[in-house]
Amino acid sequence: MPFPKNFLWGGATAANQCEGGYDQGGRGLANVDLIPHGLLRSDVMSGKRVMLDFEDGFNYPAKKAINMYDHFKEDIALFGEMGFKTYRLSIAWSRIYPNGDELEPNEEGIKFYENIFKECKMYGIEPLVTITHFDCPVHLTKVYGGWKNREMITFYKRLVTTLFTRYKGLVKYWLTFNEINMIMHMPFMAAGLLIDEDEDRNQVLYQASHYQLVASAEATKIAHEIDPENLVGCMLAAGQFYPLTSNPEDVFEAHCKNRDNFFFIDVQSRGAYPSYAIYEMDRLGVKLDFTKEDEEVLKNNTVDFISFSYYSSRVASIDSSNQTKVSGNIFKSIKNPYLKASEWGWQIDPLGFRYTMNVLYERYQKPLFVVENGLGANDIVNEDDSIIDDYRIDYLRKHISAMKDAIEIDGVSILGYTSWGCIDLVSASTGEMSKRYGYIYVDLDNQGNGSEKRIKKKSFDWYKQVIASSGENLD
Ligand code: BGP
Repeated sequence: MPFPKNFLWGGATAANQCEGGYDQGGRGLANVDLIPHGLLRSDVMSGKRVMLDFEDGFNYPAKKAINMYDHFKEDIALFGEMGFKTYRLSIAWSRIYPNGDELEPNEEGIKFYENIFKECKMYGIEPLVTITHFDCPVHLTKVYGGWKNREMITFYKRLVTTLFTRYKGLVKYWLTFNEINMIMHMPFMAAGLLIDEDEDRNQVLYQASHYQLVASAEATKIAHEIDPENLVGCMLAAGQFYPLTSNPEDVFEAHCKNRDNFFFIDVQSRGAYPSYAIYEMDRLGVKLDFTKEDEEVLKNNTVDFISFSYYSSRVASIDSSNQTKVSGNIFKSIKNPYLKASEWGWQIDPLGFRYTMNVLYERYQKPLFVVENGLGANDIVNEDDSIIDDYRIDYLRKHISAMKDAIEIDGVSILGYTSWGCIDLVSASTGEMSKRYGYIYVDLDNQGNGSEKRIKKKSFDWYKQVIASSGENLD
């Protein structure tokens, strides 16, 4: 049997995309609250358009999201019904430290997640906690400049110490930063980072990344000190780049593009900056604030496992300007003529998933954890409330099958699989509700109107059977 009995089947969400309750329970404001739905979204995510407070005339979907703040018991019961072994969720930093720089945490925020974890335990569900899924209290951006400031490591250490201490015995699996490589592409969304016009972009991005990498290693250290049972993972927005042609220049271009992403995981998993990154920073004129202590903490506190998201493979070429581009998980890619794409243009490539798992496992030789994968699609609710999402089942079946091959044929070690958006939630890239990933439908539209009612889709029973059969029955 390829999937071990203790394989962690489940689903994943992120606080800013499902929780809502942005002003409840003493929570502070975060970067992720301030990203509107609509035409300006992408500019705000990248930091091109600065938005540090709510502005009139915009719809901010994270304010309410799917209101899991009020529905979490009902939602976790549904996850339990599907037989989830794990549920990946994230902490809203500003619920625990509303401004980010307080000395004492917000007890109401701590209680909120404690209740969630206890609810999970009632159903035998092991929480898998992302410490920051793109969140940053906006106060930290305003006052300290966010991750361009070394002080952020102190605030992050305080956050994680609180989490590891208060949730000891309730949570064992932790991820330090969701899709840590996203900071290079969407710095405001991914890390609350704004780059001033007179600043050197590369310098700011690499410096902020360095502080996050140090913070991640510090968190790993603290996690192990507080509870040796804790397991800490890094998290990469993965998906291998293929060369468009066998032209060696395309092949090398794809290699370099892959390295840009591996850079983060190389540091988190191997404990040191890879030489290609050191040379690249040198060429770019980047001079890092990098202390002897940083070097030590990175070296001595590498991650226990490698987690990643995978939606599609990507394509690279030196002559990218003349090629048709397609969208994907933030990263644009050249169109792959061999692949079909989702309604949102994300290319579908199950074998690319197996390939990505192989590359990661060969490179790091540590267990993998697939913490995001899935199909964003429009769903239709029929008159009898049925939702026949065969397209989603088809996508998931092929990807789970590829994962099975990676385990069974290639010998890749995988701890678990949490498909993305197990309950419909707000899309990160577009802010839409209509881009749905769930086994559970949520009755809300792109403007946040609707009853918030939860409805099981056809995929609900399908996934239940996948879990019950340990991945044997994918029909
Ligand atoms: C990843 C993020 C998630 C998630 C997912 C799907 O980048 O970690 O937060 O949303 O992609 O993307 P989207 O919501 O844009 O379809």
